[in-house]
Amino acid sequence: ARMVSDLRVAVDKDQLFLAYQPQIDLHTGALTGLEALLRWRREDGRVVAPGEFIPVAEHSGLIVALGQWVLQQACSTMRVLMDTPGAPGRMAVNVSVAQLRDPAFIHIVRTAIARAGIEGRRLELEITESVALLPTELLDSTLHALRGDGISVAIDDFGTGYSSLSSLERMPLDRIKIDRSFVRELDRPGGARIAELVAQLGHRMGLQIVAEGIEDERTLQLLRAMGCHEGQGFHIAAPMAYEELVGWMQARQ
Ligand code: G
Ligand code: G
Ligand code: MN
Ligand code: NA
Repeated sequence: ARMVSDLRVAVDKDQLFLAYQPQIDLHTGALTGLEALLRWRREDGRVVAPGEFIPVAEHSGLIVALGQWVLQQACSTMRVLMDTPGAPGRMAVNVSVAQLRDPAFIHIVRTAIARAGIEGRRLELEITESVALLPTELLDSTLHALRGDGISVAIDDFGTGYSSLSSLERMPLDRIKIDRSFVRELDRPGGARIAELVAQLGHRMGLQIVAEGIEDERTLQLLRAMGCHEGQGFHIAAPMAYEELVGWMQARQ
């Protein structure tokens, strides 16, 4: 309960910020996208990771307001970055089921894009398998409307949840993200199987494949050989605050 009220003031007190993790083309090394990851710097200076407070925000309904802030912030950062040499093509934002359930969600997304002055294709929404809990018509109509604006949709943490293959098949998607728990297994004997199966499934479905949690060069090469298009992870870059990201981009030019 204490956390909910702290979190409520966090927005007004400017305690939230986004960290951005680069996604690169595994074949060319080019920066293709960024994933925006929410952080909370508490009064005492401690930075709290989303794993600790997103569930609380989801439970209390606060996620809708937080998620709106994230969308606005991510879109306006994208707008600023577009004038920078070597800028990425898109910004990916994580979206909770509770946000998709909100009847105002499409409007919130469109407003964030319009206010920032970016094109829809600059934004990607990362959803998780738990969206399978939503009424099919709601999910379909929401994703179709947003994709009609050029916004892309990625399924995150794929293979870790409970959705069926048939619900995946039905969803209008652009990208599939291989969860880092499967990527981590790559260097163990027989450990490549699930990552490879997810990549094959993605290929069959005509989706772009992004691997996350790449922590070394060998893993990157294995994923590239499996036909993964893009990747992110500590080996490439950790999530960075805006100023650090700009320095990182400059250093790569
Ligand atoms: O950055 P970190 O590894 O701590 O992120 C942990 C989890 O929190 C990730 O799985 C990510 O999907 C989720 N997350 C990060 N930022 C956001 C956000 O803005 N909204 C939602 N709904 N989830 C987020
Ligand atoms: O669930 P989601 O994929 O949205 O979560 C992204 C989270 O993964 C972020 O919190 C980020 O800090 C973390 N992360 C990013 N790269 C790596 C990595 O190479 N290894 C590990 N263990 N975590 C990572
Ligand atoms: Mn994600
Ligand atoms: Na993930």
